[in-house]
Amino acid sequence: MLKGALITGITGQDGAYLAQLLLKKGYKVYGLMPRRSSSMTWRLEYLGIINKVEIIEGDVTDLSSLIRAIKKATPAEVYNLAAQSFVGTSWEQPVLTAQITGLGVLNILEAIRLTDPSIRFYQASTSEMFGLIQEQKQSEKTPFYPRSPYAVAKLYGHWITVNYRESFKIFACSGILFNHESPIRGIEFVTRKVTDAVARIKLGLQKELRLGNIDAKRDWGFAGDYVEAMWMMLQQEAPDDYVIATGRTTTVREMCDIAFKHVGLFYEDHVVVDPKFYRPAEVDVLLGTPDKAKERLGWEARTTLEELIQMMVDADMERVRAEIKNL
Ligand code: NAP
Ligand code: G4F
Repeated sequence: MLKGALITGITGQDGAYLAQLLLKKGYKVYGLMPRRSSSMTWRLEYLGIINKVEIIEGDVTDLSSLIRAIKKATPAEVYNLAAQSFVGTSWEQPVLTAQITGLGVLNILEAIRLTDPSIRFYQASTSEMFGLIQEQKQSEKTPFYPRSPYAVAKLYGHWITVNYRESFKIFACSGILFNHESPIRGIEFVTRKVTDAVARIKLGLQKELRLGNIDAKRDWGFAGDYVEAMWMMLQQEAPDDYVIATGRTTTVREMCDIAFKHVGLFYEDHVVVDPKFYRPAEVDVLLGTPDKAKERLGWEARTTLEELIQMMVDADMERVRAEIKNL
Protein backbone atom coordinates (compact mmCIF):
# COMPACT_ATOMS: atom_id res chain seq x y z
CA MET A 1 0.00 0.00 0.00
CA LEU A 2 1.21 3.53 -0.84
CA LYS A 3 2.29 5.78 2.03
CA GLY A 4 -0.43 8.42 2.53
CA ALA A 5 -0.01 12.14 3.19
CA LEU A 6 -2.69 14.70 3.99
CA ILE A 7 -1.97 18.32 3.09
CA THR A 8 -4.08 21.16 4.42
CA GLY A 9 -3.82 24.23 2.19
CA ILE A 10 -3.21 22.03 -0.87
CA THR A 11 -4.64 24.73 -3.17
CA GLY A 12 -2.06 27.28 -2.00
CA GLN A 13 1.42 27.86 -3.40
CA ASP A 14 3.29 25.49 -1.07
CA GLY A 15 0.48 22.93 -0.99
CA ALA A 16 0.66 22.54 -4.76
CA TYR A 17 4.47 22.18 -4.85
CA LEU A 18 4.47 19.81 -1.87
CA ALA A 19 1.76 17.65 -3.49
CA GLN A 20 3.87 17.49 -6.65
CA LEU A 21 6.95 16.46 -4.64
CA LEU A 22 5.12 13.77 -2.63
CA LEU A 23 3.53 12.33 -5.79
CA LYS A 24 7.03 12.04 -7.29
CA LYS A 25 8.12 10.21 -4.15
CA GLY A 26 5.28 7.70 -4.56
CA TYR A 27 2.86 8.93 -1.88
CA LYS A 28 -0.90 8.77 -2.14
CA VAL A 29 -1.71 12.46 -1.68
CA TYR A 30 -4.89 13.77 -0.06
CA GLY A 31 -5.67 17.45 0.18
CA LEU A 32 -8.05 19.19 2.53
CA MET A 33 -10.04 21.90 0.78
CA PRO A 34 -12.59 24.22 2.35
CA ARG A 35 -15.75 24.90 0.38
CA ARG A 36 -15.46 28.04 -1.71
CA SER A 37 -18.05 29.60 -4.04
CA SER A 38 -15.63 29.16 -6.96
CA SER A 39 -12.92 26.59 -7.63
CA MET A 40 -9.47 27.47 -6.28
CA THR A 41 -7.60 24.62 -7.94
CA TRP A 42 -5.69 26.65 -10.58
CA ARG A 43 -2.28 25.94 -9.03
CA LEU A 44 -2.85 22.17 -9.10
CA GLU A 45 -3.91 22.57 -12.74
CA TYR A 46 -0.82 24.71 -13.51
CA LEU A 47 1.44 21.93 -12.17
CA GLY A 48 -0.57 19.25 -13.99
CA ILE A 49 -1.49 17.29 -10.86
CA ILE A 50 -5.17 18.08 -10.35
CA ASN A 51 -6.22 14.53 -11.30
CA LYS A 52 -3.49 12.88 -9.24
CA VAL A 53 -4.52 14.10 -5.79
CA GLU A 54 -7.64 13.25 -3.83
CA ILE A 55 -9.49 16.26 -2.44
CA ILE A 56 -11.38 15.92 0.84
CA GLU A 57 -13.76 18.70 1.82
CA GLY A 58 -12.91 20.19 5.20
CA ASP A 59 -11.77 23.25 7.07
CA VAL A 60 -9.10 23.64 9.75
CA THR A 61 -11.55 25.60 11.90
CA ASP A 62 -13.88 22.57 11.98
CA LEU A 63 -12.40 19.81 14.16
CA SER A 64 -15.03 17.27 13.09
CA SER A 65 -14.10 17.71 9.43
CA LEU A 66 -10.44 17.13 10.31
CA ILE A 67 -11.21 13.93 12.18
CA ARG A 68 -13.26 12.71 9.20
CA ALA A 69 -10.45 13.64 6.78
CA ILE A 70 -7.84 11.76 8.81
CA LYS A 71 -10.10 8.70 9.12
CA LYS A 72 -10.61 8.73 5.36
CA ALA A 73 -6.98 9.30 4.32
CA THR A 74 -5.29 7.30 7.14
CA PRO A 75 -2.12 9.31 6.43
CA ALA A 76 1.36 8.56 7.77
CA GLU A 77 2.14 12.28 7.51
CA VAL A 78 0.04 15.44 7.88
CA TYR A 79 1.37 18.77 6.58
CA ASN A 80 -0.49 21.83 7.89
CA LEU A 81 -0.05 24.55 5.29
CA ALA A 82 -3.52 26.06 5.66
CA ALA A 83 -3.58 29.66 6.81
CA GLN A 84 -4.91 33.12 6.25
CA SER A 85 -1.37 33.84 5.11
CA PHE A 86 -1.40 37.46 3.93
CA VAL A 87 0.07 39.72 6.62
CA GLY A 88 -1.80 42.83 5.37
CA THR A 89 -5.20 41.15 5.66
CA SER A 90 -4.46 40.07 9.22
CA TRP A 91 -5.11 43.66 10.42
CA GLU A 92 -8.44 43.70 8.55
CA GLN A 93 -9.57 40.22 9.68
CA PRO A 94 -7.62 39.56 12.90
CA VAL A 95 -10.19 37.26 14.50
CA LEU A 96 -10.52 35.07 11.42
CA THR A 97 -6.73 35.01 11.12
CA ALA A 98 -6.42 33.81 14.72
CA GLN A 99 -9.07 31.14 14.17
CA ILE A 100 -7.51 29.71 10.99
CA THR A 101 -3.80 30.41 11.40
CA GLY A 102 -3.62 29.91 15.18
CA LEU A 103 -6.43 27.71 16.49
CA GLY A 104 -6.50 25.71 13.23
CA VAL A 105 -3.17 24.18 14.28
CA LEU A 106 -4.62 23.07 17.62
CA ASN A 107 -7.59 21.49 15.82
CA ILE A 108 -5.29 19.41 13.63
CA LEU A 109 -3.13 18.33 16.56
CA GLU A 110 -6.27 17.35 18.47
CA ALA A 111 -7.56 15.40 15.45
CA ILE A 112 -4.24 13.53 15.31
CA ARG A 113 -4.24 12.90 19.06
CA LEU A 114 -7.82 11.56 18.95
CA THR A 115 -7.37 9.36 15.86
CA ASP A 116 -3.77 8.20 15.41
CA PRO A 117 -1.00 9.81 17.50
CA SER A 118 1.65 7.98 15.45
CA ILE A 119 1.00 10.36 12.50
CA ARG A 120 3.95 12.63 11.77
CA PHE A 121 3.01 16.33 11.72
CA TYR A 122 4.53 19.34 9.97
CA GLN A 123 3.56 22.89 10.96
CA ALA A 124 4.18 25.78 8.56
CA SER A 125 5.74 28.34 10.90
CA THR A 126 7.24 31.58 9.68
CA SER A 127 10.07 34.08 9.92
CA GLU A 128 7.35 36.69 10.61
CA MET A 129 7.48 35.39 14.22
CA PHE A 130 10.89 37.15 14.52
CA GLY A 131 9.19 40.44 13.53
CA LEU A 132 11.05 43.21 15.32
CA ILE A 133 14.26 41.25 15.10
CA GLN A 134 16.22 40.57 18.28
CA GLU A 135 19.33 39.32 16.45
CA GLN A 136 20.75 40.38 13.08
CA LYS A 137 20.66 36.81 11.79
CA GLN A 138 17.71 34.74 12.96
CA SER A 139 18.16 31.11 13.98
CA GLU A 140 16.05 28.56 15.91
CA LYS A 141 17.41 30.16 19.11
CA THR A 142 16.49 33.79 18.32
CA PRO A 143 13.72 35.19 20.57
CA PHE A 144 10.44 35.98 18.81
CA TYR A 145 8.75 39.42 18.58
CA PRO A 146 5.68 39.19 16.31
CA ARG A 147 4.52 42.41 14.61
CA SER A 148 1.11 41.53 13.11
CA PRO A 149 -2.02 39.58 14.07
CA TYR A 150 -0.81 36.99 11.53
CA ALA A 151 2.56 36.60 13.25
CA VAL A 152 0.92 36.38 16.69
CA ALA A 153 -1.39 33.62 15.43
CA LYS A 154 1.57 31.78 13.89
CA LEU A 155 3.43 32.02 17.20
CA TYR A 156 0.54 30.22 18.89
CA GLY A 157 0.71 27.56 16.15
CA HIS A 158 4.43 27.16 16.69
CA TRP A 159 4.26 26.79 20.46
CA ILE A 160 1.25 24.46 20.45
CA THR A 161 3.18 22.24 18.02
CA VAL A 162 6.16 22.19 20.40
CA ASN A 163 3.80 21.59 23.32
CA TYR A 164 2.06 18.59 21.72
CA ARG A 165 5.46 17.11 20.91
CA GLU A 166 6.55 17.49 24.53
CA SER A 167 3.18 16.58 26.11
CA PHE A 168 2.01 13.67 23.95
CA LYS A 169 5.20 12.56 22.17
CA ILE A 170 3.65 13.39 18.82
CA PHE A 171 6.25 13.52 16.02
CA ALA A 172 5.59 17.21 15.38
CA CYS A 173 7.99 19.55 13.58
CA SER A 174 7.82 23.28 13.11
CA GLY A 175 9.50 24.63 9.98
CA ILE A 176 10.37 28.29 10.45
CA LEU A 177 10.37 29.25 6.80
CA PHE A 178 11.52 32.60 5.45
CA ASN A 179 9.72 34.12 2.44
CA HIS A 180 9.52 31.81 -0.55
CA GLU A 181 8.01 32.62 -3.89
CA SER A 182 7.31 31.12 -7.31
CA PRO A 183 5.31 31.67 -10.50
CA ILE A 184 2.24 30.44 -8.58
CA ARG A 185 2.67 32.87 -5.69
CA GLY A 186 -0.51 34.79 -4.78
CA ILE A 187 -0.71 38.13 -6.60
CA GLU A 188 -1.12 40.05 -3.31
CA PHE A 189 2.46 39.27 -2.19
CA VAL A 190 5.09 41.79 -3.25
CA THR A 191 7.27 39.63 -5.54
CA ARG A 192 4.36 38.44 -7.68
CA LYS A 193 2.74 41.88 -7.61
CA VAL A 194 6.01 43.18 -9.09
CA THR A 195 6.58 40.43 -11.68
CA ASP A 196 2.97 40.62 -12.88
CA ALA A 197 3.23 44.41 -13.20
CA VAL A 198 6.56 44.14 -15.05
CA ALA A 199 4.89 41.89 -17.63
CA ARG A 200 1.89 44.24 -17.98
CA ILE A 201 4.09 47.32 -18.32
CA LYS A 202 6.38 45.63 -20.86
CA LEU A 203 3.39 44.50 -22.93
CA GLY A 204 1.71 47.90 -22.80
CA LEU A 205 -1.22 47.13 -20.47
CA GLN A 206 -0.06 49.24 -17.52
CA LYS A 207 2.24 52.22 -16.92
CA GLU A 208 2.97 52.38 -13.19
CA LEU A 209 3.28 50.11 -10.18
CA ARG A 210 2.23 51.38 -6.77
CA LEU A 211 4.07 49.85 -3.80
CA GLY A 212 4.45 50.47 -0.07
CA ASN A 213 7.73 50.25 1.86
CA ILE A 214 10.34 49.43 -0.78
CA ASP A 215 13.17 49.62 1.76
CA ALA A 216 11.90 46.53 3.62
CA LYS A 217 14.34 43.61 3.38
CA ARG A 218 13.46 39.96 2.98
CA ASP A 219 15.33 36.66 2.71
CA TRP A 220 13.61 35.29 -0.42
CA GLY A 221 13.91 31.75 -1.77
CA PHE A 222 12.11 29.47 -4.24
CA ALA A 223 9.06 27.57 -2.93
CA GLY A 224 10.05 24.45 -4.91
CA ASP A 225 13.26 24.20 -2.84
CA TYR A 226 11.47 24.90 0.45
CA VAL A 227 8.85 22.13 0.26
CA GLU A 228 11.72 19.61 0.11
CA ALA A 229 12.79 20.78 3.56
CA MET A 230 9.26 20.14 4.90
CA TRP A 231 9.40 16.52 3.75
CA MET A 232 12.97 16.05 5.01
CA MET A 233 11.97 17.17 8.53
CA LEU A 234 9.42 14.36 8.76
CA GLN A 235 11.95 11.71 7.64
CA GLN A 236 14.34 12.30 10.58
CA GLU A 237 14.71 10.00 13.57
CA ALA A 238 13.44 12.66 15.98
CA PRO A 239 11.12 15.64 15.55
CA ASP A 240 12.64 19.12 15.76
CA ASP A 241 12.27 22.73 14.56
CA TYR A 242 14.30 24.19 11.71
CA VAL A 243 14.93 27.59 10.13
CA ILE A 244 14.70 27.39 6.34
CA ALA A 245 16.22 30.36 4.52
CA THR A 246 18.82 31.38 1.93
CA GLY A 247 21.05 33.45 4.24
CA ARG A 248 20.84 36.51 1.94
CA THR A 249 18.61 39.54 2.45
CA THR A 250 17.53 42.03 -0.24
CA THR A 251 15.36 45.15 -0.31
CA VAL A 252 12.06 45.26 -2.20
CA ARG A 253 13.75 48.02 -4.22
CA GLU A 254 16.61 45.71 -5.34
CA MET A 255 14.11 42.95 -6.14
CA CYS A 256 12.24 45.44 -8.38
CA ASP A 257 15.52 46.33 -10.07
CA ILE A 258 16.15 42.66 -10.94
CA ALA A 259 12.60 42.19 -12.26
CA PHE A 260 12.43 45.33 -14.43
CA LYS A 261 15.97 44.91 -15.81
CA HIS A 262 15.14 41.37 -16.93
CA VAL A 263 12.87 42.86 -19.63
CA GLY A 264 15.05 45.90 -20.36
CA LEU A 265 13.17 48.40 -18.15
CA PHE A 266 14.13 50.56 -15.13
CA TYR A 267 12.04 50.37 -11.98
CA GLU A 268 12.67 54.08 -11.29
CA ASP A 269 10.56 54.92 -14.37
CA HIS A 270 7.50 53.00 -13.15
CA VAL A 271 7.42 52.40 -9.38
CA VAL A 272 5.40 54.90 -7.31
CA VAL A 273 5.55 54.70 -3.51
CA ASP A 274 2.02 54.86 -2.13
CA PRO A 275 1.54 55.11 1.67
CA LYS A 276 -1.74 53.21 1.19
CA PHE A 277 0.39 50.05 1.14
CA TYR A 278 2.31 50.81 4.36
CA ARG A 279 1.56 48.48 7.27
CA PRO A 280 0.51 49.57 10.79
CA ALA A 281 3.65 47.83 12.09
CA GLU A 282 6.37 46.80 9.67
CA VAL A 283 8.93 43.99 9.75
CA ASP A 284 11.88 45.97 8.40
CA VAL A 285 14.36 43.19 7.84
CA LEU A 286 14.54 39.40 7.90
CA LEU A 287 17.67 37.31 7.42
CA GLY A 288 17.78 33.63 8.30
CA THR A 289 20.59 31.28 9.26
CA PRO A 290 19.86 27.88 7.70
CA ASP A 291 22.93 26.23 9.30
CA LYS A 292 20.99 23.65 11.34
CA ALA A 293 18.97 22.56 8.28
CA LYS A 294 22.17 22.17 6.27
CA GLU A 295 23.92 20.19 8.98
CA ARG A 296 21.05 17.91 10.08
CA LEU A 297 18.83 17.65 6.98
CA GLY A 298 21.43 18.21 4.26
CA TRP A 299 19.12 20.95 2.92
CA GLU A 300 20.16 24.19 1.30
CA ALA A 301 18.50 26.63 -1.10
CA ARG A 302 19.45 25.92 -4.71
CA THR A 303 17.78 28.83 -6.53
CA THR A 304 19.24 32.34 -6.42
CA LEU A 305 17.02 35.42 -6.10
CA GLU A 306 17.95 36.44 -9.65
CA GLU A 307 16.92 33.01 -11.02
CA LEU A 308 13.70 33.11 -9.01
CA ILE A 309 12.60 36.60 -10.09
CA GLN A 310 13.51 35.94 -13.71
CA MET A 311 11.51 32.68 -13.64
CA MET A 312 8.51 34.61 -12.23
CA VAL A 313 8.77 37.43 -14.78
CA ASP A 314 9.00 34.89 -17.63
CA ALA A 315 5.91 33.05 -16.37
CA ASP A 316 3.97 36.31 -16.04
CA MET A 317 5.03 37.44 -19.53
CA GLU A 318 3.63 34.16 -20.86
CA ARG A 319 0.37 34.60 -18.92
CA VAL A 320 -0.14 38.21 -19.99
CA ARG A 321 0.63 37.36 -23.65
CA ALA A 322 -2.06 34.64 -23.49
CA GLU A 323 -4.45 37.13 -21.90
CA ILE A 324 -3.85 39.63 -24.74
CA LYS A 325 -4.35 36.90 -27.35
CA ASN A 326 -7.73 36.07 -25.85
CA LEU A 327 -8.94 39.68 -25.73
P1 NAP B 1 -1.23 30.39 0.50
O1 NAP B 1 -0.86 30.33 -0.95
O2 NAP B 1 -1.95 31.58 1.00
O3 NAP B 1 -2.08 29.08 0.84
C1 NAP B 1 -2.86 28.96 2.00
C2 NAP B 1 -3.80 27.80 1.84
O4 NAP B 1 -4.62 27.67 3.02
C3 NAP B 1 -4.79 27.90 0.66
O5 NAP B 1 -4.89 26.65 0.03
C4 NAP B 1 -6.11 28.26 1.36
O6 NAP B 1 -7.26 27.88 0.62
C5 NAP B 1 -5.97 27.43 2.61
N1 NAP B 1 -6.91 27.81 3.66
C6 NAP B 1 -7.25 29.07 4.06
N2 NAP B 1 -8.17 29.00 5.05
C7 NAP B 1 -8.41 27.68 5.28
C8 NAP B 1 -9.24 26.99 6.16
N3 NAP B 1 -10.03 27.62 7.04
N4 NAP B 1 -9.25 25.61 6.14
C9 NAP B 1 -8.47 24.96 5.26
N5 NAP B 1 -7.65 25.57 4.37
C10 NAP B 1 -7.62 26.92 4.39
O7 NAP B 1 0.07 30.23 1.39
P2 NAP B 1 1.51 29.60 1.02
O8 NAP B 1 2.41 30.69 0.58
O9 NAP B 1 1.32 28.38 0.21
O10 NAP B 1 2.02 29.19 2.48
C11 NAP B 1 1.72 27.92 3.03
C12 NAP B 1 1.82 27.99 4.53
O11 NAP B 1 3.15 28.39 4.90
C13 NAP B 1 0.89 29.01 5.19
O12 NAP B 1 0.53 28.49 6.44
C14 NAP B 1 1.78 30.24 5.38
O13 NAP B 1 1.29 31.02 6.44
C15 NAP B 1 3.10 29.58 5.70
N6 NAP B 1 4.30 30.32 5.32
C16 NAP B 1 4.45 30.80 4.06
C17 NAP B 1 5.62 31.44 3.71
C18 NAP B 1 5.83 31.96 2.32
O14 NAP B 1 6.73 32.80 2.14
N7 NAP B 1 5.11 31.51 1.33
C19 NAP B 1 6.65 31.58 4.66
C20 NAP B 1 6.46 31.06 5.93
C21 NAP B 1 5.30 30.41 6.25
P3 NAP B 1 -8.02 29.01 -0.26
O15 NAP B 1 -7.02 29.49 -1.26
O16 NAP B 1 -9.18 28.28 -0.83
O17 NAP B 1 -8.40 30.07 0.73
O1 G4F C 1 5.31 39.92 0.06
P1 G4F C 1 4.82 40.36 1.39
O2 G4F C 1 3.37 40.69 1.50
O3 G4F C 1 5.27 39.24 2.41
P2 G4F C 1 5.44 39.21 4.01
O4 G4F C 1 4.63 40.25 4.67
O5 G4F C 1 6.90 39.21 4.29
O6 G4F C 1 4.79 37.79 4.36
C1 G4F C 1 5.07 36.62 3.59
O7 G4F C 1 6.21 35.98 4.10
C2 G4F C 1 6.08 35.49 5.45
C3 G4F C 1 7.42 34.85 5.82
O8 G4F C 1 8.27 35.83 6.35
C4 G4F C 1 4.93 34.50 5.49
F1 G4F C 1 4.81 34.00 6.75
C5 G4F C 1 3.65 35.17 5.07
O9 G4F C 1 2.60 34.21 5.05
C6 G4F C 1 3.83 35.72 3.66
O10 G4F C 1 3.99 34.64 2.77
O11 G4F C 1 5.64 41.66 1.87
C7 G4F C 1 7.05 41.67 1.90
C8 G4F C 1 7.53 43.10 2.19
C9 G4F C 1 6.84 43.74 3.40
O12 G4F C 1 7.79 44.40 4.16
C10 G4F C 1 5.88 44.75 2.79
O13 G4F C 1 5.62 45.89 3.59
O14 G4F C 1 7.21 43.91 1.08
C11 G4F C 1 6.69 45.13 1.55
N1 G4F C 1 5.86 45.75 0.51
C12 G4F C 1 6.13 46.95 -0.06
N2 G4F C 1 5.15 47.24 -0.95
C13 G4F C 1 4.74 45.25 -0.01
C14 G4F C 1 4.28 46.20 -0.92
N3 G4F C 1 4.07 44.10 0.22
C15 G4F C 1 2.94 43.86 -0.49
N4 G4F C 1 2.29 42.70 -0.29
N5 G4F C 1 2.44 44.78 -1.37
C16 G4F C 1 3.07 45.98 -1.63
O15 G4F C 1 2.61 46.78 -2.42
